[in-house]
This record gives sequence, structure tokens and C-alpha cells, in this order.
Amino acid sequence: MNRLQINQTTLSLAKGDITRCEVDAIVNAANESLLGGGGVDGAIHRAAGPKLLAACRLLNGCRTGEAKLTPGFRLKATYVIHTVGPVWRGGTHGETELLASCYQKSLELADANGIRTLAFPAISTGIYGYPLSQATKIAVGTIKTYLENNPQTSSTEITFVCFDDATVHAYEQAFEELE
Ligand code: AR6
Repeated sequence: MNRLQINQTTLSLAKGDITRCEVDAIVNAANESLLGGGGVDGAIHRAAGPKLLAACRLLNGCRTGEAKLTPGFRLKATYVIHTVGPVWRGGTHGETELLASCYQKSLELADANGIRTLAFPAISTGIYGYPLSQATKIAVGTIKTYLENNPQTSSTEITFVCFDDATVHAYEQAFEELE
């Protein structure tokens, strides 16, 4: 299964490169400096161009579990929501709550800005080492709860953009477990 409908919002999966998404906002899996890095963060900064780094410099970083908004500059996406996932340290350092907070705060920021279409990467599951099956369950579960509790959300389409097959599979499993 790769699609869920919750009130007015469709939650779905896509395989590909998030920098190419034609959506109102893409989410960046950033670090606390917000000054760029590897993985999806590096790809977003390369695609958006140097103005993104200049905009990020004005934000004074971002704490883990929080989210901040910039324009998308050269991206097709109008905005980038930068959030900072937790580094996996065995699961006993508040990782679950911090990862859930990334999704929650990103959705709140999307609503505050009237964003309708939104794409998420699998936050923390690359360089930060969060186990994929646990991370995807938190992502889907947190978003589902948010949408159930916020029927007036501006989001109509939320996509999990997966860079590889393992990530697609993990989201499919997470969707199935909600049924
Ligand atoms: N489109 C979609 N997903 C992608 C893309 C892309 N273009 N590139 C990578 N991914 P990661 P993290 C996937 O490592 O674990 C940076 O240095 C990737 O396969 O990007 O949160 C930051 O500055 C994985 O599934 O983010 C931080 O220091 C997912 O995106 C640190 O990495 C997240 O992997 C954050 O680590």
C-alpha cells in the first residue's frame, strides 16, 4: 500500500530526488548550523543556489526537532522547510520524540504559511543513522495524528520522497501497519 487519505489530505510515496519536486515546499533534513552539509541537505543547497545559504545564515541555526522556513530560490518548490533530525544514539536519548517533533513542527510551519503540497525526505535515516523501519513508522504515525487533529490544515498532498528502494519498502510497511 502506498497511499492514505486523511480528511482532505492525501499521503503518498514517490521514489526520486526531492530537489526536483514541484510542490509548495520541500523539507530539508538539515543540521543545527543550517549552513549546509551532505545528503539531501547538500543536494538541496546545490539545486537552490547560493542565495539559500545566505538566507539560512540569517536564521541563527535550528535546534534538533525544530523547523525553519526559507524561500526555495532556484528550486521548483516555493519554500524549503529546514528541520533537524536527531542523530541515532541507540534510541535512549529522546530520538523518538525529537524525530516526531521534526514532522510536527514542519506541518505547523506549512500550515502557518498556507502550504498545500509538501514533500518530506526520510529525515535522520541517512548520515544520522536512524533505523529506517522505526523512522518511517514515526513519520507516518506523526503525520496521521497531526492530520486527524487538524482537519483545517492547508496541506492537501504530502509526499514521502524516497531516494532508494529500501526506503520505499519501509514506508509501504509503515502504511500497511496503520490499516
Ligand atoms: N532526495 C530525496 N532523498 C534524498 C536525497 C534527495 N536528493 N538525497 C539523499 N536522500 P541524509 P540525515 C535521502 O543523510 O540522516 C547532512 O550532512 C537519504 O537517502 O540526507 O537526516 C545534514 O547537513 C536518506 O534516506 O539526512 C546533516 O548533517 C534521507 O534522504 C545530516 O546530513 C536522509 O539522509 C543529516 O542526516
